[in-house]
Amino acid sequence: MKLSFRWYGVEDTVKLQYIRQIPNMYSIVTAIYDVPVGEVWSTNSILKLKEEVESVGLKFDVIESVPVHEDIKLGLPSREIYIKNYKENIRNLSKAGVKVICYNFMPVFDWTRTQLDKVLEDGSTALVYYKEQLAKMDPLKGELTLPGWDSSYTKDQLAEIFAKYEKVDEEVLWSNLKYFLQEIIPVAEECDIKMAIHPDDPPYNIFGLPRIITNEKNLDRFLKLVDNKYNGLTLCTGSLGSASFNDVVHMVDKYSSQERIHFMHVRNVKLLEDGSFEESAHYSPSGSLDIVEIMRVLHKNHYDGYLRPDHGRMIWGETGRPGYGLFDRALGAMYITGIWETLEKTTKGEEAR
Ligand SMILES: [Mn+2]
Repeated sequence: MKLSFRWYGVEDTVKLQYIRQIPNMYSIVTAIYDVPVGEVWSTNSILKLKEEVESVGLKFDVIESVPVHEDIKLGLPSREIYIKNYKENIRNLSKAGVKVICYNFMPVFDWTRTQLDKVLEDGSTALVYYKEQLAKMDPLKGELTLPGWDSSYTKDQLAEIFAKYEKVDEEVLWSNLKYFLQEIIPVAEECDIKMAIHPDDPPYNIFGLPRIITNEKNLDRFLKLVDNKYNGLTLCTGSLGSASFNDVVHMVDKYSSQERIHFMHVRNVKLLEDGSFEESAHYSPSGSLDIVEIMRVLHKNHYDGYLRPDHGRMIWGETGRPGYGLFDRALGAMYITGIWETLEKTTKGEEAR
């Protein structure tokens, strides 16, 4: 397990040096943030970022994300140019020594929450998804204030893109994903970069848009679209775990034993009775997932890929990007490291007996 931490570049209020001070930290997870989706990242900017990260003694191995242009997801003829650019990004990143690229294939919206600063019982704040709040949101009516969404579309553009998706149901999305993978996976293999798709968050359709990277049956189908280890998963426990139909421990066990997980996002969520959920501290009893079991199956399967604590709460008066403060993610990192160290020592003890 290679412990990693997401960093949003020089603008991030969480300094690289602070991340470096978390024991057992190995690698930074970052991206180029000032290039429009679909365009080529310059070799210069990639190398500058690499230098920045390596200057504090951390590795520049994981990119999250290289975003996929909407025209690829829609299967429009213009996808060709964006796929060509995507391949060029894979090649440029491989020249900088990158090992894993995380991406997702969610139409229009990325992860969705209804509130980013819900005050929990202990006074910390967290990201939450309340069905009751979601029911009141309509992207096409009034001003959409979807928390955390950068509103890169005007209202008219959003209506236009929703209209384009009217012809894209789940099966069409599957075939557009397959087309994309058949193009890029051979390039990733040639560059020795593992592609790792992030599950949809939450893992079901919202606002009438299709979502397919959602459950075990679909992950099986995804891995077979191009049955090659370079076509793999970012297994995000919080995203898959925000629906009760997913048995996260089982999925982590299954896909890590198949060596198809290249990147782990470990965080906890608390499922509520009506299907809503709240992000919680990493500690198992704080949420609905058994983080110890998740780490145990990874250890059993000799997982040696990258792993990062995912969203944290805001604690100790910290302010900043919701989910991406330093303090609670650092607590998560240490909790994960403690579990891993225990597993290492107990297994060694058992082997010696
Ligand atoms: Mn995640």
